[in-house]
Amino acid sequence: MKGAWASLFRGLAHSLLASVSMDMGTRWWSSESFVGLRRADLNDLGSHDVVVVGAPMDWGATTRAGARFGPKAIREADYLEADGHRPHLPTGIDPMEVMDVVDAGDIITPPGYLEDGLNAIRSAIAGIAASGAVPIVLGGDHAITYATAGGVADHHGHGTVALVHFDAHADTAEDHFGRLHGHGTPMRRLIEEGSVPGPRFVQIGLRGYWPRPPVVEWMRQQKMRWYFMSDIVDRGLDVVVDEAVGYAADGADHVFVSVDIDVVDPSAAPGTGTPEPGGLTARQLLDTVRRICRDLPIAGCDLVEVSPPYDGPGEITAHLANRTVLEMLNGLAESRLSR
Ligand SMILES: [Mn+2]
Repeated sequence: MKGAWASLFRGLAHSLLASVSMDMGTRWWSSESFVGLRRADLNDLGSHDVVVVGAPMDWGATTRAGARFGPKAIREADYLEADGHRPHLPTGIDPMEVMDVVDAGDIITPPGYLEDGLNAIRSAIAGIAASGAVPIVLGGDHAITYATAGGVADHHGHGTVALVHFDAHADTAEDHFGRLHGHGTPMRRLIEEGSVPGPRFVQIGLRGYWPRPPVVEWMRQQKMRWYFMSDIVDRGLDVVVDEAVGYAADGADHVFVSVDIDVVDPSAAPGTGTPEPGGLTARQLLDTVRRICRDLPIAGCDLVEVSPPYDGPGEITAHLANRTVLEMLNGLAESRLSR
């Protein structure tokens, strides 16, 4: 197909895509909103403090897919009233009393078309940032972070956003089976395009047997900073996080937090694409995420790699992910109250 026919076809495909709405009910999309938050429309967003949104895409996964069901499972892993309120016992804060928080549903990501999905996510997230809100994105495999952190940087300015990245893996591979995008490459792509430069990266929780030494050498050349699980064991999580916070805050106007649920030990988070034994405890993740969202100028967050088909009994990974989002919200609310 060439010339006019090709552009007619593209136009048609585009308008078909634009006309698909949440209500058509593709079964992996969520019908519920997170904790019963008010719904918002991505195409007519208005002005809010925080927008929760799903990016149900897993065609960047290498082995265990299923993260397309992540947003739905995270929203449903809840046993309290869907009243849009969650007062936090230790702090006494209900983030939804402090901030205007809405759920914009799921971004349309055509199955199998990774780059189309990334483009849709990136423009949606840049739009949320432009509306003045902090996006909290429910993934999706980690490929989406090229679009979520990238979209936030598109709005705030390339080079101005630091990325605090919780993960068992560095996600800095040169390519994904010869392609640019996949769940092992997003951090490399962000650095290469300059939206989030290497010195703005802090990675926490790396372990295991990947990536190979040449990639680690590349990371060193980019002046990325990372903390292995073994650093956390040797030095203590608090010391490591203090250092990471200081590093991320230094000279950055904005911070994006990306949480790959596989940073947590598979005993507490088995439902994930690439489980790696020996990770953080659930408690450590919850407390650390809240603290980072409280102490740094957060411009966006994502929570990725929750794969419900591999989850353990009782949907333990989805429950942990749901509470991790609540700790993000609580940290953001604490930060607002202290200003
Ligand atoms: Mn990852």
